[in-house]
Amino acid sequence: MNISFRNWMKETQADVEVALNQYLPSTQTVPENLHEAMAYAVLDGGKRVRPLLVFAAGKLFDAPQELLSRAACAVEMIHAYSLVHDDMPCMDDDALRRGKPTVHKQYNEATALLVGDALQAQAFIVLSNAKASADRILPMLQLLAQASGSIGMCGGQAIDLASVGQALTLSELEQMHRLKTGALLRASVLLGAMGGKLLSPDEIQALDSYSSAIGLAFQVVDDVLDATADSATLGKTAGKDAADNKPTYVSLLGLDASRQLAAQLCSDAHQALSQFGESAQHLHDLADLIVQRKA
Ligand code: GRG
Repeated sequence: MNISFRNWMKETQADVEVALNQYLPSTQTVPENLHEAMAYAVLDGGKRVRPLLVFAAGKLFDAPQELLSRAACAVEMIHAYSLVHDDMPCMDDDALRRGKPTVHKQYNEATALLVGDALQAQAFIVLSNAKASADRILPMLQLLAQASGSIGMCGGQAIDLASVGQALTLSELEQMHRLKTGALLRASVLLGAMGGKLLSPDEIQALDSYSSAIGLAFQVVDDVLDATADSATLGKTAGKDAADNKPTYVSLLGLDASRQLAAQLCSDAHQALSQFGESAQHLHDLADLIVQRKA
């Protein structure tokens, strides 16, 4: 990882932490316990991949900082809500997330349910309050809603829950992940870009190809890490996919072929950026980060 990318990433992650804090309801506001649990779920943890994608794509299209900051925080709030709900006993039933007890363990199940619900609503409050015209914000809100809902992340999660113990084909597995993980990663890239100057059809196509490649790569790597890393490194329970009898890239292709697929997808992502030249360097480096990450 080159130094300038590392510095940009650290600075952006720090800025996102400050902005998230600012855009969450105050923990002094009633109901304090719910607001405290929302902050617990969102702050001080996570790689902030989605906000980094928002800022990297926004830079390419000269989007204003305030709009990017709100879009980045909105998408991270949706992501945090999905993790809180995913960890609940009715779904993945996990005790560890981002190196801390999951929200339903730290608080209780009802609180975890409400934290997710309230974070989803907060995401839309944050983005809709941006200082930008309704013409610009409305399509961004629609994109985020679509990526989060039943034809996006929630739909993917539904397919995931139904596929436990099932033998999925590679294309069925891909379809599930395009929705469950890919939709929000794609939305992150497009939200950043939409915050800036008008996109040409060619540019939208290129960003779509890039998002599609990193979305799948993210999941392939997630499956490899689940099978090879330990819980302390991951900050969540390792080896859960096999224990839960879930179809994964590793169970379908094996470890070596999964790693090769991730490398191929990373190269596809780089290729998709070729028309943007040097100004897409952060998006290029983020594809590397997604594939080379250790947690
Ligand atoms: C409950 C509606 C609903 C959806 C849940 C995202 C998701 C859908 C479930 C998470 C389960 C999971 C482990 C998915 C694999 C990919 C993924 C999203 C991993 C976690 O994202 P990271 O690695 O997490 O970006 P951090 O903590 O770094 O933000």
